[in-house]
Amino acid sequence: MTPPASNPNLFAALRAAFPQDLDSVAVETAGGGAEPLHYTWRDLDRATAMMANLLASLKLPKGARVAVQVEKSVEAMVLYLATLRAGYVFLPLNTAYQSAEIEYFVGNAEPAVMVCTRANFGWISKIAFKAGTRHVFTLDDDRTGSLLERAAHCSDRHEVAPVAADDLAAILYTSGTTGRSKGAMLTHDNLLSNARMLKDYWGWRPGDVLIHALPIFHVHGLFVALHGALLNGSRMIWLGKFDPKLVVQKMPEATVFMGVPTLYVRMLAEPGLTREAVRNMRLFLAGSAPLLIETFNEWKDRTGHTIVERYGMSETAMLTSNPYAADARYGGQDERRGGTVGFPLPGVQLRVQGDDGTPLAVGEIGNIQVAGPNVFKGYWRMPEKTREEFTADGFFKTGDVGKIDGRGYVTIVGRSKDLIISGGYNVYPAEIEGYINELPGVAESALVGVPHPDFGEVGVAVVIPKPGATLEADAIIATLKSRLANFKIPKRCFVVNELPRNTMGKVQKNLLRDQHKGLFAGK
Ligand code: MCA
Ligand code: AMP
Repeated sequence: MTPPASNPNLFAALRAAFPQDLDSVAVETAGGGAEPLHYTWRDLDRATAMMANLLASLKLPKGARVAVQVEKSVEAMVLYLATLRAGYVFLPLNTAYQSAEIEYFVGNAEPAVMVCTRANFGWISKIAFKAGTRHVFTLDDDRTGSLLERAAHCSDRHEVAPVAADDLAAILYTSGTTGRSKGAMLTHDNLLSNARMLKDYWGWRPGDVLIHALPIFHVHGLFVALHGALLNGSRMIWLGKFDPKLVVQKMPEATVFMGVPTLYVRMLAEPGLTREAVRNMRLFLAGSAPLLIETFNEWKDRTGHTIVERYGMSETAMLTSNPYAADARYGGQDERRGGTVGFPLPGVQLRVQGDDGTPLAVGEIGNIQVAGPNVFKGYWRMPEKTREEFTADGFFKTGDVGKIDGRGYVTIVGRSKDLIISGGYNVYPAEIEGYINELPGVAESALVGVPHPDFGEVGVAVVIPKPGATLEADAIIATLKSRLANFKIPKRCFVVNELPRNTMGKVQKNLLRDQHKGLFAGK
């Protein structure tokens, strides 16, 4: 049954885009050593209805959060769609997060429902129940778990829950420009307006097939890739985990691929990546971290395809993109310029300002600020923080530093926020330094990002011992590993006697970065 077009629920729009032939394949799994599974559009409709009915049967209050930390699977995707369908708020959590991290997110978001793997049920349910969560389900990537057992008893017919365009669809935790993680509140309209615009801008067309190889707990995999395919009624080749060899093998069956730069770097190391392998591909998209010009050029030489680099944030979804095709709105320019993130997308206002709030001239470097229907509603239960991150005239301060050239192309030259982006994941130095500083014998520490051939950038820790204390770099790393998500662990740690400081006594991280920038060169 087609939901009423007047319901601004994002799921209603995605459902309305399902193809006429509901028995055609919507998702085909690949990898993980298992036989491929095929899910039809009818399967997705029924499975989301059953899970939405299960959520509805829990009689949750309006705006209830459904927090999810599970391995990537089609059922996990169904859970996201079912949460939208039932009108609740989806809260995805990186599978690498450990107990202290989960405790913070669950304590802050107070989800009504938590879904985790069976292996983590013991500790996660304890944290969740303590935070007042009433329902904890399990879901594993082999189609088992209490969530599916319970949903199996529910009806496969479900009327999409009515919502207002401004109601929350998801909360994504991110550190914004400073401080502890904050929940970015994204509405149905934020996500749907962005998805519709990208469908048009990137020329999604009948017959497109997407290789989906990204995790589904961040904007890139969960929104940009998934909404793109669903809103176009396109089949997805679904990998539980990125595997460069398998992606290259699957390319002849696909037309669209999206990845963070590390995925492109790893695919370039595959001898199978040839012009023949990409003969049916239409579009390669990259984002979440800077794409090195070397990778951009090498990809063009090897495959004949020019990657379309775009730029976005958890708080805003997509903001800019290089052109897919000539577009009159941008003077008909169709050049995909390496090293730039392209033009502000239709509907997005993007400006560059000086630190004192003055607008800057073409080519001048300053703070990137944005406005548009895609910009989030604010940080969850942090009205003060939200106010700080917006200008008086309603622009969101991205914390990115960049410039706009005479033709309108935006280039990101750095960040005013102290953030390391490693393989597309964000690492906040203040968080890691906080953990290191609490270790016995540590006086102080600094974490800096240095170039890395695979992850683009990685964290390196520099630690000062307390007078008389002896510290072992390896022991520090080992302790951090037991407490923090693996991608946040510094790749190297140095114990030294002092940190470089300016006259104000502030640690000069740029000097540390310079000192260690060659650590991983050529590795
Ligand atoms: C894994 N490791 C990492 C990272 N990933 N180290 C630093 N940075 C990383 N990103 C380390 C692990 O700690 C582990 O180290 C070792 O690598 C192997 O771990 P494994 O999980 O097996 O790694 P992998 O499967 O090879 O993962 C690499 C990956 C993954 C595929 C590049 O990081 C990934 O999927 N990245 C994509 C992230 C993403 O989707 N970002 C989008 C955010 P050890 O052995 O020492 O324990 S959305 C966003 O940014 C905005 C809005 C936007 O614009 O899109
Ligand atoms: P997140 O907090 O995960 O939403 O990460 C958003 C940040 O990723 C942005 O503020 C940028 O610093 C960075 N980012 C995303 N796409 C790009 C890109 N194409 N080039 C450079 N940085 C990017």
